[in-house]
Amino acid sequence: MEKDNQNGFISLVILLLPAMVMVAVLVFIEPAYERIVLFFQGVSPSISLDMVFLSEDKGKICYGDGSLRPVCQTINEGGSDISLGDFNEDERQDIIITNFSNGHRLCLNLEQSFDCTDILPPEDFDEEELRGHIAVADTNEDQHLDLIFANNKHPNMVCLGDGNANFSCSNLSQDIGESYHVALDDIDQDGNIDAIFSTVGFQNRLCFGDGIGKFICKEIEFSEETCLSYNVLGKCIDEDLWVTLETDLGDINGDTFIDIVNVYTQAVSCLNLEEKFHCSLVLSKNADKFNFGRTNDVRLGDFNKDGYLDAVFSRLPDEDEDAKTVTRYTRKWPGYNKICLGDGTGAFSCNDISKVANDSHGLDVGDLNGDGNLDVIFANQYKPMKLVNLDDSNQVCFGKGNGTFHCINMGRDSQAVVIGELGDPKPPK
Ligand SMILES: [Ca+2]
Ligand SMILES: [Ca+2]
Ligand SMILES: [Ca+2]
Ligand SMILES: [Ca+2]
Repeated sequence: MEKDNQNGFISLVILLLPAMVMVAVLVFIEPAYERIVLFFQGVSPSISLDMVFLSEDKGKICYGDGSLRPVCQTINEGGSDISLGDFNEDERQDIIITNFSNGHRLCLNLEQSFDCTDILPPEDFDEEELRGHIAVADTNEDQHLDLIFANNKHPNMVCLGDGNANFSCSNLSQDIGESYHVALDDIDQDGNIDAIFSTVGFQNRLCFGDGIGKFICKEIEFSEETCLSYNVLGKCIDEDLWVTLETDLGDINGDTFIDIVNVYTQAVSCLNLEEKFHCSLVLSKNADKFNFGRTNDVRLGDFNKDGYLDAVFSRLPDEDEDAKTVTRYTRKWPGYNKICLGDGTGAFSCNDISKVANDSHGLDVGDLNGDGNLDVIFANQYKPMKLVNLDDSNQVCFGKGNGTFHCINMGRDSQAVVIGELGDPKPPK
């Protein structure tokens, strides 16, 4: 009888052995395998910075702990964009969120937890009115961080901070131009922060700061030979209306003037020739050389460490409204994210970052693993039914310092991401 039991136990173990081996592989060997692959790619497989991901109804904070898979905690705040800054000057980074149905939200980092409050009372605004992006800088030079909001169906706003997490907000311009994004830098080199608002359906706005928290906005002037819009074959179809989704600013040709790189249906870079901007299409070396398709976000940084600014672009897949799943058009241009290496003259040469097709929205750039090479995180959105071949995992792409990357998945279904240092608050019990 005892022997039967013993045999039964042994049979059970033999029966369960494949499952146990599978579990062991998943728990121990797969992360180890990933680490080994990264090691042989020349990438340090440890994440030391923190990451905050945002989707429409929730967020996730992933605390870099030196492992490849940081511990993440959910935050019950959703919205369209997210940014970080120390708004109460306690040396901890706080989180600011554009929360389109609930006003803009500030989540103070209390070391152990986050305390979230509305900066603008949600009852004063209609849904979608405030959807847009945030930028953080000291615009009135009082050493306290201020907020600039690109609002979708409301005038853009500047909120001056008092260093104690209180803000006094005013409309930055009267335009209600469906602004989607704002980028800050000193464009006219007068020492004051300026803002470029990316706007769809209206001309983009360039707003010059006066150093006391007010702005004077005007239309951007272009050089005569500039083309502002191209068709899918790269042919100029200039309609004299400069609209973009997102913009990043930096000196791409080394003349100290801040240039513009932006995206909408194309990726375009505009050199700042003091008075006027001269724009040209950012070209790809690949088959889709005339057109990236629908680029969604851009960030500048020197990814191959040659001293010239490069650009990373997130891409949306091309969609055909009539198709149930994936179209030939989508297969042809499946939406690979792009790295475009700058040559210091304002020209770029582009390649795919990875061959995983994503619906990439926001992105952020930083040295996540502290190896001195810039890394990129893409926030990738879930698209039900329509585009079934898309991977909705967010991607962390470790830079190798030569303009190429090795990407791993990190959570899923996000539309914005920011990299920062939030300290080490314990996850909630
Ligand atoms: Ca300030
Ligand atoms: Ca300025
Ligand atoms: Ca470079
Ligand atoms: Ca790195």
